[in-house]
Amino acid sequence: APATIGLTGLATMGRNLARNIARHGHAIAVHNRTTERMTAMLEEFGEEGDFTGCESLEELVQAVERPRAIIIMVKAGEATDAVIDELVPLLDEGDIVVDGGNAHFTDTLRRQQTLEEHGLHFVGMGVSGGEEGALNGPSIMVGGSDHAYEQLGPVVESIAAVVDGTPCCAHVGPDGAGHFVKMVHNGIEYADMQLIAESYDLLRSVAGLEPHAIGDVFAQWNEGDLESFLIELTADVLRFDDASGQPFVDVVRDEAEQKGTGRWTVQSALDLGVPITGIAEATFARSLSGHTDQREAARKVFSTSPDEQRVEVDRDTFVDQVRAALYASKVVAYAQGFDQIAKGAEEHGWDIDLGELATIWRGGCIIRAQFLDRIREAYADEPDLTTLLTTPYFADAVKEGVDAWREVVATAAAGGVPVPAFGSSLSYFDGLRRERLPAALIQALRDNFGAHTYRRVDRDGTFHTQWAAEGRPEQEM
Ligand code: 2AM
Repeated sequence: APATIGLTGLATMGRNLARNIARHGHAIAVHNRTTERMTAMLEEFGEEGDFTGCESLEELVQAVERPRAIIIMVKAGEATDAVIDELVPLLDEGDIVVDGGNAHFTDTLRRQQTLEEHGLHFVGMGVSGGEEGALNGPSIMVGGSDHAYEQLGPVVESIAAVVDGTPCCAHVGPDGAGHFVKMVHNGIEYADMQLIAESYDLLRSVAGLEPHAIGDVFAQWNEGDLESFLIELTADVLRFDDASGQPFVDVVRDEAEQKGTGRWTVQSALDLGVPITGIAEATFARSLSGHTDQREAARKVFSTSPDEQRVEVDRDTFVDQVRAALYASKVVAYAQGFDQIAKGAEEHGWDIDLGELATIWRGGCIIRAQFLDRIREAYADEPDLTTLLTTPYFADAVKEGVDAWREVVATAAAGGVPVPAFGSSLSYFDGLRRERLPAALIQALRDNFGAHTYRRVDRDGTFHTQWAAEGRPEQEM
């Protein structure tokens, strides 16, 4: 019998996704450019389900029932285009090409256009949760036509993670919507990890706790409203010792790498004009860590002995303050990420259900957390809310934590501990709630040096002041 679905690209993610699909009873045809990868996979896992091994894309296309759905799981970028170019002439009208890689959403928009011209459907499918998620249940964000989702939906919903009986899979919107949302999701993951890293640094450098003890603190935090996959994982990692006997975290070089989705998120946010300071600072913090020459130069000139900059804190109080700062900063980072998705949706004409996103991120993906249930509830109460920050639950949490948050940021500054994400989140919060911002001065300067005009507090209209003229009269523009 023909296969229900086809998949090409059997590196770890593709292989695991194919096995997940097969394990859920769907007959799947599999292919890889280098045939050995395909044969090796079938040798090892062929018993897990109904696989058809294909040695060429022609064979793959022939093996799948029509209208066909073919998932591409190759490296994002040129490789994806190469496979699409090869695949398109082999397909028939109405077939569906699914890109399950980490594509940039603008590439997905472009590919969707091209395939539509060929009478084909193109789906950009964001798959979150890494290798483990791909095999055992990822969070899946699908962008594509309703028609394409009708066919693809049952398969992908069956392989997704499940939370409270709901599959972590959604038809987010058309064309690039799935990959856009996946991108911001990754950006939020950057912010989450940076906030965790800053918390660890403070507990170690200011509170003087050792990695194991900090691991215990995180394990304790994981019992409360911070409960999440990443907090739990942090507890495990901090309590793990390297074979050399040292704490694992101490043998790892302190240069964070990135594959680019954080950078894409920030680039998109700049285009959309959405201040996602948490994600941006997290991305820049990774980049700072990699500038080893500059770090060495700065250390030589500016280093102080730890004693010189020691700040005294009450350990238990401080641990609790850091927890509050982490929670408040996390609320800010998520509020910003959801703002970006709302703005992106508006810009591209996508009707994205933000509450549904929070729902499908509760399982399968790296940012899965109890917290997302609160976000889901906030959008259920108020689908068009202005900012997550002011919804009752989060507003209360922030009000409760704000003193501790300030204390932590002030202590970090006094102790010379970098807290870009904590600090910028607090500034964002203060910026939003401030009665008057110094933006007024910026507008005045712009009007002076560049005649950029300004608006007034006391009447409507656009004005320019004749700065050089006698009496400096203003002119309505
Ligand atoms: P390979 O096993 O033949 O290298 C991750 O690199 C996956 O993408 C692998 O399955 C790899 O196939 C595939 N891949 C990378 N570049 C490709 C290309 N230009 N065409 C087809 N598959 C490609």
